[in-house]
Amino acid sequence: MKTKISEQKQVILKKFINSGINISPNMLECVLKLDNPIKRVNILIKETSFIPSFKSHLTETIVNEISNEELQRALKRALNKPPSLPLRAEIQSKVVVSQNEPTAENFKQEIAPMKVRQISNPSMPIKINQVNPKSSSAIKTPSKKKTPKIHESTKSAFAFKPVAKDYDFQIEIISDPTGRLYTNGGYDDFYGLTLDKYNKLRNLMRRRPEASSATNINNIYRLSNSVEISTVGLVENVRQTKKGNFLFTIEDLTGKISVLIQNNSNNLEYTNIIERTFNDQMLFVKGSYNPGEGGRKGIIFANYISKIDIPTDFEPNISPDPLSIALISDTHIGSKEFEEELFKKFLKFLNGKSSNKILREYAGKIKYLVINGDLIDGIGIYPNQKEDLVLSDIFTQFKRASELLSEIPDYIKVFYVSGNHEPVRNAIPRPAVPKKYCEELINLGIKCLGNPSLIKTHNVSTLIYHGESMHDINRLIHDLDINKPIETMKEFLICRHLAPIFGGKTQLAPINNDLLVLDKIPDIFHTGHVHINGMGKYRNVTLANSGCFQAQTDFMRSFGIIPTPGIVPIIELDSLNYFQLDFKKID
Ligand code: D5M
Ligand code: FE
Ligand code: ZN
Repeated sequence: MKTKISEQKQVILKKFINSGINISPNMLECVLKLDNPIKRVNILIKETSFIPSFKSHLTETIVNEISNEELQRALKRALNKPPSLPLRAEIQSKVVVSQNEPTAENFKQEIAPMKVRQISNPSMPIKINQVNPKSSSAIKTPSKKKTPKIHESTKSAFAFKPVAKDYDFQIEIISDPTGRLYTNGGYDDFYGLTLDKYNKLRNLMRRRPEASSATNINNIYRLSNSVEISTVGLVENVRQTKKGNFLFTIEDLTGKISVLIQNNSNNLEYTNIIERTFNDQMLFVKGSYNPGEGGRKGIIFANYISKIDIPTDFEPNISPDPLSIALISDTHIGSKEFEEELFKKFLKFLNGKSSNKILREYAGKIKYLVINGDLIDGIGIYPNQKEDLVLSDIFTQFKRASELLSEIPDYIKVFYVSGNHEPVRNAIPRPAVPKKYCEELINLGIKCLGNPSLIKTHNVSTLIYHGESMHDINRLIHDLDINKPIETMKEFLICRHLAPIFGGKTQLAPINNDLLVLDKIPDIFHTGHVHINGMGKYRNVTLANSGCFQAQTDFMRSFGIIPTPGIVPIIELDSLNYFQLDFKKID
């Protein structure tokens, strides 16, 4: 029995030492008195890492700060003191604003303090002081780490040993429109664009098993009897009849036909789809064809409708390595509303200078950072913008941006996609910012990309699209608005196009290759532009809108937009678990 206790004591002591925690003999006895002390010690280490006042000495005062009620009670019993102190769950909710949809299961987890997203390996936090075992293929990146300049080092008991530094970059640019945007400048290019869109979307639709037997529209017109048929095509002119049924036309390369779908309880699923459908989306329609009589054209009475969508069994790729990607956008450097202090807090976090151990652990895993457009405020982008600028020329704005971004540790690869404030043409697809503006960024190793771009980092693909067309979609779908960017993003995936509306506010470039069709399903889909953050999942695709680092401008006020600056989505590439850090609430 005695040996068992002393063995346990050693294991426990080792765990504390490995975690950089000092414990007095008295406290150690107290921990040993707990049921299952080894398991409890893991919880204790994790719990204490959330306590801002914890300076690596486990004391009675610290015990009072523990949020896990059961553990706190047990420790107090061991210390012979009555349990009476408040819970500290607030500490966690202060830092992490949202995670993978919380489930009852999450909250039941003994180990996971309330509101902290689950870590796949519960023992991970105690490894924070240890160098992560390198995978055999991983080669250490050259160590040319800069000294962080903007923040004094917090007197942390823990050295920052970022796991991400132990891995080489694994990057593939799957698609980038830069250099592929040639146009002849004529109307023919728009025709070519529409034709290409049609062909690509039709091919995607025909991969749905139900759509493989779809008939061309001219063949349907040849039928003289009422018969069951199916077809695919681009939708036009969706409207509701006096009786509330939905009527629209669908067009392929051979013709155009009217379709009616009755608004009754049998068709609820399909009327929901059609209520969210607008011109130029690809639809599959099945129903009974009714040949016209007396010179009237035939019509399809639909009993089934679908969009291309993402297969329900879509399995995203994950990274074999424990790394993360952080997503930001819309910093608007140069604007007087740029939230520089918040942005510096983010940089401080990336440099492992957070006082919270879990935050340092999160930071240490970040291997990739995406800046999804509007890095700088630009000039002449909106009326009276001059009044909002503190840096009124684009070169000074980029210079300031380089100064700030030079603080990012160089084992993190940064991708920078052009938004509508960058000095490139407004129509999408949009090329990368030319070198003449951002040479300093390029010299920092930042990869400039066009909008939209698809990248692969450590096996996981991320679609980066600034999000210009989100307003157009929100206007046309009754239950969408700027405050719910994730819902809008789902619509892009469902129709498999990033700017499905032609003739809206979004300017589309006349090129004969439609680069906005989502022919590849991304594992992560990232937008910005609306300045309102959000995260979610759709059929296993991880969705994030990265909000902004800019406070409300008069221009936004005129639209009634209330931005959410300083909230950064982070996605773990090895699990696709996600969370957001709110730098307004982090010191
Ligand atoms: O966009 C700044 C904010 O203004 C952001 O919340 C989107 C919104 N915005 C931009 N353009 C439009 C249009 N056309 N309609 C409605 N709201 C809009 P930024 O791209 O940073 O200037
Ligand atoms: Fe913006
Ligand atoms: Zn924008």
